[in-house]
Amino acid sequence: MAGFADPDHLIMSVRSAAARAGANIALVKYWGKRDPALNLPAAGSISITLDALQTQTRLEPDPGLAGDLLQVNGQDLPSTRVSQVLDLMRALAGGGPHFRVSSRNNFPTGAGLASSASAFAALVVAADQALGLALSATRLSALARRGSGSAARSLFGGFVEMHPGQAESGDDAVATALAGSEHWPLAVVVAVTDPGPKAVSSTEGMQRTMQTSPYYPAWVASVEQDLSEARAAILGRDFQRLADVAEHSALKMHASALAARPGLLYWNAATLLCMERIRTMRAAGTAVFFTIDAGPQLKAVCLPDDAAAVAAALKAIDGVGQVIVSSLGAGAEVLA
Ligand code: 2P0
Repeated sequence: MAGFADPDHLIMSVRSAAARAGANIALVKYWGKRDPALNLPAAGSISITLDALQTQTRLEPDPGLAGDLLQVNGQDLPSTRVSQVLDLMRALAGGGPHFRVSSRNNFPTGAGLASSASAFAALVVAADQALGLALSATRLSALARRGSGSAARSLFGGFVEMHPGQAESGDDAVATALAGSEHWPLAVVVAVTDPGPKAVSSTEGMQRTMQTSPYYPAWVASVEQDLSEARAAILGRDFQRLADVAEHSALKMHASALAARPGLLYWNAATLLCMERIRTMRAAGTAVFFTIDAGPQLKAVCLPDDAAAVAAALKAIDGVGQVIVSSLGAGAEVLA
């Protein structure tokens, strides 16, 4: 044990590691923080983890580096937020080298498709393995949250609930598994209406909403009721009830953002056409609802048997490019 605190020993024992994580889509939205520094959410949220939208991240330790290096889809990017999370994990390990971090998304990055969620979930799982920490998924969820609030949810598969917690440290602001994907195998159809990066990041959009929207306090006060309805709908596999609360949560989140100054308008014309189409299909008897995040893409949630028809209907809309169909997926995991 004498050599355990020896920095050379620590560096020698750190290895390369890789992990994968799926993006997640919130059905009860997270929009606002109780502590921006620790990235603690103001309220809870409920999400589903997707199978088809994945990030794979590889970490290579390199004791010769003066700082962590980050590549996303082969492009060099600033590593500030990644390094902040890695610093927390190196501290837990009693030290450790810098890493070459290379991350790949199989879907458009930074366009409201939750790429930061899958990215930080994959990062903490890979770093846990590289540093030999063997932390629980709950502790990894708290670490992923420091990178991106929604990332805390991608540690788990299926249906997931994020808890705002009460502790000042944020240790209880973690996600937990609500039900596995086998409990209710829903399908998600993502209609990409603009593959480019969004104009206002979620972090900035939330900040502006918190500071200037008169509807923000009402939004936060109403989330608890939505969470209990969504929880009951999921556990009872009540599609109509889930559709009702999920569309309500998405539209209410956007209403609070629209009322910020200047107003945050994440939709484009195709987003609105998609919303109308989904509502028309539901009125005609298809079990389907929509949700929209901080970008113009529309996500339709439906039963697997209807996914092809929903995808075809969205694909036919003017302004819709790629359409991605996904089932629910597993939580983040180490890759061999
Ligand atoms: C969600 N979104 O619940 C909500 C709905 C976007 C709209 O979580 O500031 O990138 O890094 O914690 O996690 C996106 O926000 O924000 C998000 P930060 P994050 O999925």
